[in-house]
Amino acid sequence: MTIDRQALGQELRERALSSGFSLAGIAPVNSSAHMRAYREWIDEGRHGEMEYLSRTDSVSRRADLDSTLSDVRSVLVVAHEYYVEDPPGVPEDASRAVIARYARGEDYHDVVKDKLVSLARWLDTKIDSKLHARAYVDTGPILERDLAQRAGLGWFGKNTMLINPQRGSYFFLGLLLLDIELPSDEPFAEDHCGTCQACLDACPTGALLGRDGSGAPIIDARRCISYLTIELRGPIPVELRPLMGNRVYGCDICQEVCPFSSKFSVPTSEPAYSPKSEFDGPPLIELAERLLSLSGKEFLREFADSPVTRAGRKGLLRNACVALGNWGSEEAVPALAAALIDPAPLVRGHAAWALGRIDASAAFQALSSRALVEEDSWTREEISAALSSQDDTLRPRRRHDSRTSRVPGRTGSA
Ligand code: B12
Ligand code: SF4
Ligand code: SF4
Repeated sequence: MTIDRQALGQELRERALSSGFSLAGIAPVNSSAHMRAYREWIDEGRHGEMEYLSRTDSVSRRADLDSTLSDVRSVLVVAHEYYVEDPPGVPEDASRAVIARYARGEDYHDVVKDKLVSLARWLDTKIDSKLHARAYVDTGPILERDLAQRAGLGWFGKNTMLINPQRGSYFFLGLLLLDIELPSDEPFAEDHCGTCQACLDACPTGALLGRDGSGAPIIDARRCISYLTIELRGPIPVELRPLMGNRVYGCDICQEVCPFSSKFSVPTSEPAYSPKSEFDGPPLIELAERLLSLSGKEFLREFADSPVTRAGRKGLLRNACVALGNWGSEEAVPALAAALIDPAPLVRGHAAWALGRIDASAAFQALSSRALVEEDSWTREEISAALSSQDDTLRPRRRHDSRTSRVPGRTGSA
C-alpha cells in the first residue's frame, strides 16, 4: 500500500490529542543545535551529582538519536498536563508539607508511556512494514525539551521550562521515536519571555541564572530545590536548608509565578494525577511520623506507584526534617527527636540541624542526650553545630531543665 505521509502524520497528531495529550507535534531527527550549550552546562558542573547527565556515553547518545533507535526517522512529541490546585492554606502554612504537583498522584512514567505505546500499536497497523518505535518519558538520554521545541510545542522560558503560549508549562513531555519518516512541524521560533524575569526573582535559592550569551536559559541545578529534595543523595548544603521552606519534594515556584502558567493552567483531566491525600499538603509532623514508622523496603512497597519513591525513605525524611526545622515550632520536637535516633545518619544529621533551630528546652535536651551516644562523625558535627546555634543566653535554663525532664521521643518508633 502507498502511504500518504502527510495524512498519516496528521492522523497521528489527532489521535494523540484524542487520547488525552494536549499538545502533539512531530520533530525531525537532525542533530540538535544546542549540544554545545548542554556540554558547557555539564563542564561548569551545574548538574551536580546527576551523573546520568554527564557520563560520556549518555552525552554522546543525547547528540545522536540514532544510537537510541537505529534508523530513527521522526519523533512524535506530546505534552500531558498535570496541573492540580493546592489545597487551602498550602503552601503558606509552614506546618504543612508541599510536594510538587507532578508528584502528588500516580507515577507519570507509566501513565504517559502506556498512551504512547497504544499510539505506536495503532501506527503499526497503518503502515505496510513492521514499525520500530521507542517511547520515552523522562527515561532516557534524550534532549526532550529540545525535541519539543523542534516539534513546535513551545519555547525555553527563563525558568528553563518548555512553555506553550496557550497552555503554560505544567505538562510532562513524552516522546515516540519512530523509524518512519513523517512530515515534521515548524520549530517554535519565538521567545515570549520578553523583559519578564518573575521566575528569576521568585526562585528562593537563586538557582536561575538568566540567559547566557547564546540565549540559552541557565539553571544551577545544585541550588534547585527540585534537585536538592529529589536527586541529591547526601546532605543538603547547610546554607540552602533555610531557603527551602516547607518544600519536601520538588518545587513549582518558578512555574507558579510565570504569567503563562498562572493564566493558562487548568486542572488536569487525567484521573491518575489526582493528588493522593497523603501527598496533598499533609501536616509535616504526620508525614515525618509515617515515614519514621516504615523501613526503606516498606516505604518503596507502600508508595510503589508514586514518583516520590525516587528520593527514597531516607531522602524524603531528610527533606521533612529540614521543613520541620524551617517551621521552627516546639510542636515539631517529638517527631524530630524520634528522627534523631533513626537508623540512617542522613536523617539524624538533618534532624539535629532542625532541632538546633527550635528555641525550646526539649530540643536542647534531645540534642544533648544524643551527643553523648552518637557515633557517626558527620552527625556528631551536625549535633554540635545545632547545640552551638542555640541561643547561649537560654542555655543555663535548658541545662537545668535537662536534669528534671525526660528526653522527648526516646521511645520513638524508628
Ligand atoms: C535533569 C532534569 C532535571 C534537573 C535539572 C533541570 C534543568 N532545568 O535542566 C532538576 C532535578 C533540577 C529538574 C527539575 C525539574 N524538572 Co526535570 N528533568 C531533567 C531531565 C531528566 C534532563 C534535563 C536536562 O538535560 N537538563 C540540562 C539542560 C542543559 O538541558 P535542557 O533543560 O534540555 O536545556 C536546553 C536549553 O538550554 C537549550 N538551549 C541551548 N542553547 C540554547 C540557545 C537558545 C537561544 C535557546 C532558546 C535554548 C537553548 O538546549 C538545552 C539542551 O536541550 C529532563 C528529561 C529529559 N531527558 O530531558 C526532565 C524535565 C526537564 N523535567 C521536568 C520537570 C517537570 C521538572 C520540574 C518541574 C519538577 C518539579 N516540579 O520539581 C523541575 C523544574 C525545575 C526547573 N526550573 O528546571 C520536565 C519538564 C517539562 C517542561 N514543560 O519543560 C522534563 C522534560 C521531564 C518530562 N519528560 O516531562 N529536572
Ligand atoms: S524549581 Fe524552585 S528552586 Fe528550582 S529553579 Fe524553580 S523556583 Fe528555583
Ligand atoms: S516567569 Fe517570565 S521570564 Fe520566567 S519563564 Fe515565565 S515568562 Fe519567562
